[in-house]
Amino acid sequence: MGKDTWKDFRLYVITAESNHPGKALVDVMEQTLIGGADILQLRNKTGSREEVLGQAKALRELTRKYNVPFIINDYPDIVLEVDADGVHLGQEDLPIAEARRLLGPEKIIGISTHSLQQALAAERDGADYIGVGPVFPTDTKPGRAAVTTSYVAEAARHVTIPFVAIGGITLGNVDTVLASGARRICSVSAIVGSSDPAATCRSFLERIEGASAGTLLVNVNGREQLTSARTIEEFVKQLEQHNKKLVVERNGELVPRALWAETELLSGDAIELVHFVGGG
Ligand code: TZP
Ligand code: MG
Repeated sequence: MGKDTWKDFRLYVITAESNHPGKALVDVMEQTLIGGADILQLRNKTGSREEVLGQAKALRELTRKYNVPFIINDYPDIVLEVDADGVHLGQEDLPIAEARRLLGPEKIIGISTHSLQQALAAERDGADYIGVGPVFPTDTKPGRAAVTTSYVAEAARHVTIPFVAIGGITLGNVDTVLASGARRICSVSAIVGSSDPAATCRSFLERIEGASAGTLLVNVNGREQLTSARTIEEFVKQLEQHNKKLVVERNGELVPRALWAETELLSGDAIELVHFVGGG
């Protein structure tokens, strides 16, 4: 795997054995890979270290076969022992700097966040990706208040490292999450607890791809507008405003013309287009 190609993931699946009684962990996770899951996490909050180590070894072998990154929740030592690709931390776990010191510069470090403030702190501290959630209340993480899609929209606007929306996401509500600007989705019980995890993954991926290829809803000078443009540059071209003297603001900030091509447009963006005349 190239150094940064893991960042292109779209569907992140986490283990949850209690959701598939009678089915073996590795078989269920293999089904998710067959269905196109492109990053896996081992999360076992109740088992002994020995049990987690055994599962980690098995899932490392499986994810190698499918060339998919493998993340372990909570055990940086097991990450090193089985040569997993990274660790996933919670807000109460060891600090990112400490995990980095243990794991070195190459391993992926992800962290769960529940507010924009935590997201920006994670970014500053050197996290490689963040979880944004729980978007909806979920039995997989009981007792944790839902952050709602408004935090997803904030993350889409302000977070520059990859973020993955998580928590209570199902095929019934994933479109709302995507419409809020998420392009990476994590779903646990809806996938591993389904009767056909491969088919469920395929359906999730269709929705994610549909959102990525489809239209965005932006607000232009106070009016909602749908667009297929992906950048400010494309957007301005589509409006045939390209050769006009134009100042563009995105979410209250001036976007210099030199940055139009690299400034991504996201659903929910507020764009102000101001024409100016003359000069001289
Ligand atoms: N972190 C935030 S929500 C969550 C975790 C691990 C659980 C997500 O599980 P589900 O079953 O997709 O709601
Ligand atoms: Mg933890």
